[in-house]
Amino acid sequence: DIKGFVFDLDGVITDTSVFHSQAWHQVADKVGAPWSKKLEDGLKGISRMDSLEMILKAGNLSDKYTDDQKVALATEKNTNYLKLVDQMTPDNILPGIKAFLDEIKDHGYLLSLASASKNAPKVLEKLQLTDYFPKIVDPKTLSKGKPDPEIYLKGAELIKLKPEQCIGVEDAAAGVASINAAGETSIGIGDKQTLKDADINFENTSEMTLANIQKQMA
Ligand code: G16
Ligand code: MG
Repeated sequence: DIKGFVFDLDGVITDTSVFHSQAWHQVADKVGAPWSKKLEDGLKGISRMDSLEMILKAGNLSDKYTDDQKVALATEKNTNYLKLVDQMTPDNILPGIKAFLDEIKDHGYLLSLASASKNAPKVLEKLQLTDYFPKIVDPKTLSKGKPDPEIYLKGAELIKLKPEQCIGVEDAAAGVASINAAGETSIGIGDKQTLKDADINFENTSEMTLANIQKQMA
C-alpha cells in the first residue's frame, strides 16, 4: 500500500525549471556551447556541476577549462538563478499543486522532498510551502545524483517508509529513472514521450489528484 509521496521540486512543485534553463543558457552562450531542446531537457534534475559538464561536453569544451574556472562558471549560473528565485512568490506554485499537497496531507500520506537543488529550502520558503516538507533530502549528502536511486531511497528513508510504499513525482527523465531504480512507483509530469518510463503519466500538474492516480494504478 502506498503511504507516502517523495517529490521533486523544480518542474513539479514550481516553475523554476524555466529559471534553471534560462541561467544555463546564458552560460552556454558565454562559453560558446550549442544550446538545444535536447540539452535543456537532459539538464533537468542533474546536479549543478554535472549540468555544467554536460554543457561543456556539448561544445567539446570540457578540457578547455580548469576546475577552478568550472566552479566560477557554476557560481555565476547560480548567482543568475538566485536573482530569478528572489522574485518568486506563492504565485509560482504550479497549477493544482497546492490542492494536491493538501489532499494528500488530509489523507495522512507522508511527504518528503528529493530535489537535487541546494537551493530547495530557499525556494520552498519563497513559495510558503516550508511547512509541508519537514523532511528534505540534503543533496550535499549524496554520493551520486539522479538517475542514481540514492536520492529517492533517502526520500523514503526520511519518512520511514519502504520504497514500495512510496510514489515519486518527477518532471525529468533522469528523475523518473532514479525513482524506478529505487523501486518506487513513478509519476512523470510533462511530455509523455520524454517520460515514457514513468508508471503514471500526466501532461501537467493540474491533473494530479488522488482519484486520477488511482485510475492509472488500477
Ligand atoms: C534541480 C534542477 C536542475 C538543477 C539541480 C541543482 O533538480 O532540475 O536543473 O541543476 O536542481 O540545482 P542547484 O544548482 O540549485 O543546486 P530537481 O531535482 O529539483 O529537479
Ligand atoms: Mg525536476
